[in-house]
Amino acid sequence: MFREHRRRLLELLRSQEAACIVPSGGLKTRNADCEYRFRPISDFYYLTGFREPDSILVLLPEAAEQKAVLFLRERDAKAESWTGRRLGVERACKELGVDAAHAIGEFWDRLPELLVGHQRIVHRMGNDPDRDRLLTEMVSELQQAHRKSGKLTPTEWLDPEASLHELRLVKDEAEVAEMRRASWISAEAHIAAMQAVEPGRNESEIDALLDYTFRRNGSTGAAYNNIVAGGENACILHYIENDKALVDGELLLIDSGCEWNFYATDVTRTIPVSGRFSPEQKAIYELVLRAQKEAIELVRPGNTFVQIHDCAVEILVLGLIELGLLAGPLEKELQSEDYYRFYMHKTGHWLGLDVHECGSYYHAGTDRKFEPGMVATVEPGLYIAADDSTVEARWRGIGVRIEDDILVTAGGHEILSAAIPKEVDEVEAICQGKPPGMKAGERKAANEAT
Ligand SMILES: [Mn+2]
Repeated sequence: MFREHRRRLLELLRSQEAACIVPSGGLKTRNADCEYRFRPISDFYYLTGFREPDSILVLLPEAAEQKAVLFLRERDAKAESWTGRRLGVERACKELGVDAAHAIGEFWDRLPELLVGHQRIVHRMGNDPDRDRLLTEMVSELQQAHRKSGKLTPTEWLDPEASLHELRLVKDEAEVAEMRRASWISAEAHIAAMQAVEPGRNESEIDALLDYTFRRNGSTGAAYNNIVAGGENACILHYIENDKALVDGELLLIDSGCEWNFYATDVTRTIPVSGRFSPEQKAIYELVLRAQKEAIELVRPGNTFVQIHDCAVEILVLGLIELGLLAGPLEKELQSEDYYRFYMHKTGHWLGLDVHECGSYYHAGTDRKFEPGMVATVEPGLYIAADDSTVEARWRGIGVRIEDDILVTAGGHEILSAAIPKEVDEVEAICQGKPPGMKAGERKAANEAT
């Protein structure tokens, strides 16, 4: 898969006469001597499958033979006994299929000559100011050195958006398989959370259960900080404190997805803590669910996120008018955008190695059209602030979002997260302790069969 990704990118780079420099990222200090668990930058992982920090891949379409050159940490018995095993330079070519491998310490010495013969360099600026400065200095020195040699040296920087990120946006079959596996594990976690929810438990217990279910199934962990938001906490869109008690009669919003080999899922379910929706909660929930299903129906080649969003907004606003939460009529409400109080975010985003996957939302001067292989989230919601005195008290503090991951296919779409229940009666049954339609083993077998 990674070799194929490099091959495709090299083809694009050749048409741009560009070399490409892709770093893995390095360790980040959390506090004192502790570091955050390392996770490679997605661009780097996409092209190498390599998980070690302090590595840089250089792709050189104009090179005679060594078109994929990896710089990485050298073997070091003493360091490895403290901080873990390293692949090392000697094994890199065989293990990763790159054409050449060198110690990361040789990067700045070797890079200039590698770049000769390329007119442009694809590199994302802004992530590491020190490296950006060294790169630009190195390039001007290289230009100077070759001013009279007649050899081509780089004169222009390109962002990866037009090449690498275009490739990442459209998933191949091997990538879809990774996302299916991630979706299955996320389903296990959401179902486990539904089974565990109970008044008096803490959001932190559900948070921990999600992480536990991810990791015990071999996931590389949560794709983003879990949002486990009881009651009115659901109205804080990126609530991650996850430390309040779950209250009888309230809802619990869980926005949580795992990574499988760093491929992300992003799923939200909103469930009743006591196992039963109140009439007001159910009204809001069913409205959001209807908006989500109608919006998902529009995910097919040729359609756009704008259509998805407009569809969801119209259904939500109509429903809010019916429920007496907006005055109406529809046209006036859409124009005044008063609904922003209840629905203030967009309805979806790209998904892949990053939760907010790369790839432009505008393309060739217009809204990006869906193509087979793209993966998008569809996630409408409604959030009624606890202190919103313009609505009756019975509605206040209700926050609902429902989110699924949708693969665009030639004939329409496939809901990757379809195994996670979202119908009112299904969700209530599982929250009340009744067994889900499929047993865990059956869900695993179904996932492995796809
Ligand atoms: Mn999302």
